[in-house]
Amino acid sequence: MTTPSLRHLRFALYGVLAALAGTGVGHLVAALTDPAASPVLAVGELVIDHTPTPVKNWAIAHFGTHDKTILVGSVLVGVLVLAAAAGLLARRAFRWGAALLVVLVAVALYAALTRPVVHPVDALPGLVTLAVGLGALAVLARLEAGSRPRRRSTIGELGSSGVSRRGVLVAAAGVAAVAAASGYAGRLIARSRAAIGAISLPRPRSPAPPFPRGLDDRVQGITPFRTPTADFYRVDTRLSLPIVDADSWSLSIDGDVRRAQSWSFDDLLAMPLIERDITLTCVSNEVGGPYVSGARWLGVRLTDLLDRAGVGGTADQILSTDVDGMTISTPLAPATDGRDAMIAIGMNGEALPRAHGFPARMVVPGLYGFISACKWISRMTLTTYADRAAYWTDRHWATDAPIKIASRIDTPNGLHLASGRTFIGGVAWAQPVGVAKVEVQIDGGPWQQAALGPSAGQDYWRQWYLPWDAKPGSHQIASRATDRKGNVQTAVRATPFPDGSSGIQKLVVAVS
Ligand SMILES: Nc1nc2c(c(=O)[nH]1)N[C@H]1C(S)=C(S)[C@@H](COP(=O)(O)O)O[C@H]1N2
Ligand SMILES: [Mo]
Repeated sequence: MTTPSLRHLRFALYGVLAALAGTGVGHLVAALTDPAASPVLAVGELVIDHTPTPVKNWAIAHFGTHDKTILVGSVLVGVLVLAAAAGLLARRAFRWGAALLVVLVAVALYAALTRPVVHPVDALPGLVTLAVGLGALAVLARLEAGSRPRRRSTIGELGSSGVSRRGVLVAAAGVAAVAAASGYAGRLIARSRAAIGAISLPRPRSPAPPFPRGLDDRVQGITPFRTPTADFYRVDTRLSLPIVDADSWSLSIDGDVRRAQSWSFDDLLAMPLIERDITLTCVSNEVGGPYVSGARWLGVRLTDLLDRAGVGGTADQILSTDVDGMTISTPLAPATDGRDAMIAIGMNGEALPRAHGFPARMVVPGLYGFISACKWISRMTLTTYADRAAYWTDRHWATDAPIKIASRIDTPNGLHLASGRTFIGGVAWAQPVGVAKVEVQIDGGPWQQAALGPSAGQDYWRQWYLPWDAKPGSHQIASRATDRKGNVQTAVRATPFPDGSSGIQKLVVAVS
């Protein structure tokens, strides 16, 4: 006879397998309908939306862009622990285990059906998850109950009554295979549905000047002057990217306007396009942090669209809504003060990648992304802050958040360095005014002026470097930028919340 503890373990495993099979098949169904309605992703996004801001900031600071992987991982681990408990309960009485599974799936259903934009079909992945999970647990529990371990009798015959132990094992393996195969198929399908077909972008009416050659080859370790699209930082609340069909997508303007408008993707392509080099920055970026990147954007001037609608006299914000109901508010005044704000449809010569807002997003130079850069945008409502609040406004982030003057040291980037002639180098930004000067301070000495790389306009970051003869010992390096109006990067430290970090980055290197 097997010991009771092993039997417990087997039931716990059945619970886990049943849950995996359920979520696997649920994930597959979601891939065919709406990937965001997948039970695991829906719960993950529910958790994101209800995580208190300080915890969220802590997670971003500690896990960086891995914060989502860690979140989904934790949700999964939590679910599996509960599923194991459901298995153990099922050992006592199947209905108790089943009841726990029902509760688990109910949470997922709640998560899927309380997202901002919901279709009835979004209930399907959860219901399928429940059916498969319950079915798998029932089969395994029943087989287990009827099974007897195979025992050799003294004369070498197999003595068995009911189902063999091997039968249960085969069934368990089958359930595991269903879980793995369906989960994998779901991934493949979601990915293939997400592929963006060939889109040829028109030439801009107002092209950007030729992009200058940066310092990339000359200063080892410096950030590339233009961020390769694949390396462009990504920040959003999503766990799965929306799948948008450009042919049926549209962008509308409503609210405090004289003529509500709606444009198709082709309508936008047919309008006069501008092309600009603009550096995007996230409000969550810490001093010296990675959430800043530069790209060449192609799009329709925001004011061209607003003018066609005719903005009324009361609006003070543009409340943008994305295809899934996420909202981002943009202060109307800076967005329309003559800077190159646009609804972008192209990035670095290609259609926007899905991670960066396909088919269209807002870009406003000089404002942090959370109040200016709505991705997957589908609607702009002219309204007031008094009347409507966007996602981050509800979470007490600032509504006015100009990007603060900043500089970042890219190199040296290790804690140790060999002595000798080298460079201190990095990037600095001061959108929409432009960087005029970067200075470097070594060991608290005088601020020394660094050499600047070429300029790609006032909305774009600037590379900089200072030759340095590194002598053995421990050294502290600091940098600060000054904009073209003479404003100097402040040394006053501020956290990202509520309107962006500030302070001077200080780096300590050991030279030997
Ligand atoms: N729809 C949508 N747009 C969004 C966000 C989001 O969560 N959802 N995040 C914003 C934030 S906080 C930033 S910093 C920028 C980042 O743009 P990127 O991911 O293309 O770098 O997108 C903005 N646009
Ligand atoms: Mo952001």
